[in-house]
Amino acid sequence: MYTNKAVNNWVAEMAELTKPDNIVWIDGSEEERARLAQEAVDTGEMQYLNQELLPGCMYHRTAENDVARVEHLTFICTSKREDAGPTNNWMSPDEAYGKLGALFDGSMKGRTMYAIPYLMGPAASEFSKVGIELTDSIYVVLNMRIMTRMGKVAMDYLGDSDDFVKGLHSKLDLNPERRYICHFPEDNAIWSIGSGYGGNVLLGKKCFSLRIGSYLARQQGWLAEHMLILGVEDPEGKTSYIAAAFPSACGKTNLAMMIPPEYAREKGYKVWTVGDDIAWMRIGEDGRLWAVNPEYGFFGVAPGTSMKSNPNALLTTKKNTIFTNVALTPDGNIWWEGMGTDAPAEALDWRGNPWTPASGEKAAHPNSRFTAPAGQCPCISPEWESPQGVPISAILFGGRRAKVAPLVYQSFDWEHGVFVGATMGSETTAAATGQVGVVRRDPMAMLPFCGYNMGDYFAHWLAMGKKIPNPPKIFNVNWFRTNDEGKFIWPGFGENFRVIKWVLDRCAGKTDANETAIGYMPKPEDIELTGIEDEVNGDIIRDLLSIDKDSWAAEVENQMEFFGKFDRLPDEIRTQQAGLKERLGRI
Ligand code: GTP
Ligand code: SPV
Ligand code: MN
Repeated sequence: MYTNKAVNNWVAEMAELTKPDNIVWIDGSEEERARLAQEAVDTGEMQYLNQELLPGCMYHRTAENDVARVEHLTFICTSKREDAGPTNNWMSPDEAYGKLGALFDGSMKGRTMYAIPYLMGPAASEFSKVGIELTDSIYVVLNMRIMTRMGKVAMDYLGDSDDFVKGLHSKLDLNPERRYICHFPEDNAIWSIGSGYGGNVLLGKKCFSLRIGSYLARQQGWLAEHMLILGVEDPEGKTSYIAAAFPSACGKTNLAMMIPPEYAREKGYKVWTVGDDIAWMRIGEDGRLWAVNPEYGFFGVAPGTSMKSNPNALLTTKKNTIFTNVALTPDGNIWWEGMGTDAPAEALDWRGNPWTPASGEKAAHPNSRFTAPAGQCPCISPEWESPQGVPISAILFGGRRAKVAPLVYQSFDWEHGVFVGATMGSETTAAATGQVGVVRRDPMAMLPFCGYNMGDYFAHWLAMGKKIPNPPKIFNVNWFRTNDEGKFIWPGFGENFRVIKWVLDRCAGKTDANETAIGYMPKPEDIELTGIEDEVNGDIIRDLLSIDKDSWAAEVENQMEFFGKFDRLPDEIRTQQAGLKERLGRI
């Protein structure tokens, strides 16, 4: 037990409710990890993988009905419904505490409660924040150990303060009928019950760093965003940083760890990863926007990760990694679709059923994931734990759009950039339960993660723009345009560097652009195509950079419909929308 009274009192109160057989206080030591790993193996909750091939790695399968975030069961519990806004599910705090309290009552009987202190952000940073997660899942403890700075380090940071996020989690019986993820921003609290899947139960991640985080950020004048952070080092050794918001499973991890194409490597360009999912951003003393990655590991999408698409991610997972819902081979190795190696002749699929390549089913779940320590990434930035973070030159918004959105365009200014972010749309993915592949509006990739009224969130972004003396430039990108056969026409992955280079040239005032109805766009000759000329010929690049008047008109209608739900939409957004409509009318 630690000595912080506020923590101890709250833990005692939660233990009275959930009635565990005993409480284990987590210290974050290696000895503790090994002991809990063995316990999880003994109970069958997890398995060791082949320790020669994958030292320190473990395997886990979730319940079949529990493989992704559940947005329809996720609630923002503010006293007033309007404060949760039109895009969040809302439950009153009284109702939520009542309903979930009844489920938590005795939920840990016969089980151990693990009390996990954790820190979001580097230990040496004054911007970091502490959470305590109480859980009855060893899988959660072992994941939190990778994803956060866990244990004594967090309690040392907290000292005798009572400023911590109170997280309570129980697997209960993993029944979706009894599954709720509730956030109480007014109480700094999160209650999650009935799930064992990452985004629903690793409370430091989406629940704290984004939903509670965004609420705190608005009050305190900063930004909590669903963004990767990467650094691009130029041949002179100067590094510029970019933050990018793409919806779940739309390429953040891949972009954050990208390897530049050969022409750029030969010139001496390098890419460094600061974070792959979340950015906390503040205005620095120098008037720029500075970003910190609050996390300590990557909870990345496994399928599609190969030595070709993302070698840095694959290499990060070679040790001390937890694999969830991938396929398991007879020699204790793992496999997934798109790993770039031949499918094993036989394996157990993510459900635990015998699988062969002839099965006609996916061996790994499309949302199967790896949990890997960020420090193991071959291209981890030397600045990734910098207490002040890194200064951001450009912000990218982007989604998965087969049509409409061009490869890249730049907003006219901050206010227009906020509009560009607010009007993001993307095809849904397997990261959340529900239909996959339908376009939905997903402002700033925060639709599922904004912990308050999204109209107020736009207003906060607009207000931040007025306060940042030297703001980043804002861009929109789309790697996912397809041709009539449904094939991607842009090669993506490392080749995205070519777009990043244009973005940074724009930030440095080194290159001109075409002014269009939607923003500044590259002159086709300004996207470097050395090495991919065959794949991306002149016609394709012109197609990638084209604006189709009719589909944009439909796009604007769809945006208007979405904004129709908002009663707190800032005037600036409407003005921007009118401006876009007017400009489109002129082409
Ligand atoms: P979350 O962890 O859910 O927030 O996702 P993420 O945004 O980090 O997505 P990630 O980088 O894991 O990419 C998800 C999927 O998109 C994978 O299947 C990738 O192979 C695919 N992907 C990523 N980048 C590109 C790209 O540039 N082009 C194409 N075509 N696919 C991509
Ligand atoms: C996402 O869904 O955006 C993720 C994975 O990054 S989860 O932690 O499940 O939210
Ligand atoms: Mn994410």
